Amino acid sequence: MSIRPILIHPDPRLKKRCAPVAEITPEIGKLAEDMLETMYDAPGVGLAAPQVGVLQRLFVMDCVKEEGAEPRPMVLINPEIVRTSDETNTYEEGCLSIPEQYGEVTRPERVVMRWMGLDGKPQEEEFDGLWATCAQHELDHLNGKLFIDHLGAIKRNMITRKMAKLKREKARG
Ligand code: K2U
Ligand code: ZN
Repeated sequence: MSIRPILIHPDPRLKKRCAPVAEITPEIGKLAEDMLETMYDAPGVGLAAPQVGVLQRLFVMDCVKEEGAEPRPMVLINPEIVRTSDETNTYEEGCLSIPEQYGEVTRPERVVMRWMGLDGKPQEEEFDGLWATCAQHELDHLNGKLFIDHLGAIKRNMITRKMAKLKREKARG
């Protein structure tokens, strides 16, 4: 297993629509394993493949937050939302690709998702709470969408300018 570098916004690869996973190869298995290790190390509760520079439709998540509870690492390949609730909730979101920036995002409170597991078997499950927010945040990543795209233009542009400045200063060393 290895920890992979996480792309930081602005980066054109974070704005691209990812391609479906055509075949579940050993490389996809290794990628999923590395993504989980990278997510836990960050730490985060989710991570999408484009965030480690792989423009394919898969993400990982583990939203178990209770101290001492059994973790539940999940790998979702070619995920899609098949149903959403009318009820919504609003969450102060962050993103591992936009460090230390936060904004309120309103999303459906519950989602039913369908995906392919690493074992090649189709899965379907309803998520609520942080799991629902995280799954929708990660699915956005696969469509080249960031949580700041749900914010107003002024806040979005302020965050983008701040991140671009940070990247320039980091590049200068
Ligand atoms: O995709 C990512 O950048 C991972 C996010 C997923 C996420 C964002 C907002 C709301 C839920 C999930 C990271 O996990 S951000 C860090 C974090 C940690 C604990 C709770 C919420 C967010
Ligand atoms: Zn994110």
